[in-house]
Amino acid sequence: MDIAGSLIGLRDEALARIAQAPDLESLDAVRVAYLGKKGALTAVLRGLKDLPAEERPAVGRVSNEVRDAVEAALAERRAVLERDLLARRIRAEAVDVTLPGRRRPLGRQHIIHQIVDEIVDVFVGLGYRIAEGPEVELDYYNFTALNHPPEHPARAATDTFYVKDQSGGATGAGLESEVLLRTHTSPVQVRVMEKQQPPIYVLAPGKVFRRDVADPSHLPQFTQIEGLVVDEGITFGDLKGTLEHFVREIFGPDRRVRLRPHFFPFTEPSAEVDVSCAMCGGDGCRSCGGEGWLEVLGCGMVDPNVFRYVGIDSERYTGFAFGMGAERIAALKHGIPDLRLLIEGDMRFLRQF
Ligand code: 2NM
Repeated sequence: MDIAGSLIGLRDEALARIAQAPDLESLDAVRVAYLGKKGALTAVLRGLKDLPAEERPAVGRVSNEVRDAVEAALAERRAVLERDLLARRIRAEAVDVTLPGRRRPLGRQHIIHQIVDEIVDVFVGLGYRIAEGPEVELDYYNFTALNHPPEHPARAATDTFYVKDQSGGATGAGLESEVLLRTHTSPVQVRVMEKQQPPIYVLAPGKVFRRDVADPSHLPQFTQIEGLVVDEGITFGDLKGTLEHFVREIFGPDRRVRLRPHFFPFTEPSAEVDVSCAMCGGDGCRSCGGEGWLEVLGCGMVDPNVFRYVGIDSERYTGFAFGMGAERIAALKHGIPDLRLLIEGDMRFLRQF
């Protein structure tokens, strides 16, 4: 048989299959079929040694050429297929930078914290320091040192959350060691006055807790902001001027301020502060219940009894204090009809602020 002729036949057959190989896997199958250990060309090359010596050089040359041609065709076809594959992947993974992006909901500060920050900024601007203290308090700091007599109704278990009842019994422990959730942030100010002599200019924002059922104007947990000033020569006029400045900064320059006599255990005299209704300007309308005025905070001159508890000389120093609910201020400022909206976490509501 003519070995050279069958080599040429194998070559043409291999080149045709290489040219038609649709992908790298089939191309490799073609390589194995001809040049692999058991491949058709390999078998012929192996058979060379059995040829008569005079035929070997010629057949050897042809078979080398055939192998080189097949290998070259494989390499060329592989390069083409790899280029196609890369081109297809680039097309498949392409990013269309002209497509509009996906909108991600943007976070924001809760409206309660926004209003706390606004109020804090007003008083920081007047030189006040921010003071903080424990939310779980002793009766002494929450009531006793704030001049609340033992029978004061705010001390009742129906008004205040008691954490641990240590009172009475053989231990003889008094009311003052009872542990409760603070009902205002005044105990923070008692702690400040215990540690620091005047001049004192502090603002105490924080969570407070009262055993109220939530309704449009009450929350069992809310954010109180209390201010305290103690210095030589502080008068009720200083208190009034401070609060007028505060009201105009928060509610706008056109609002008026009115003080009504009131009673608080820790201040004497005491007052409640109203701001003129933004809707009617003080004439009375539905929004202010016909009053023309809306209550915003409580205040007064610090009672000398409080100074005695904390060791401040009430002959030398006088002071004023005030307290407000941040949720109530936010509701008045933004026309929110129900404080419960502020704590329900409904984004349709919260997104407005
Ligand atoms: C209010 C109203 C009036 C107040 C009193 C004190 C302290 F510690 F100096 F005695 N801190 N805050 C106070 C006075 C709070 O909230 C409606």
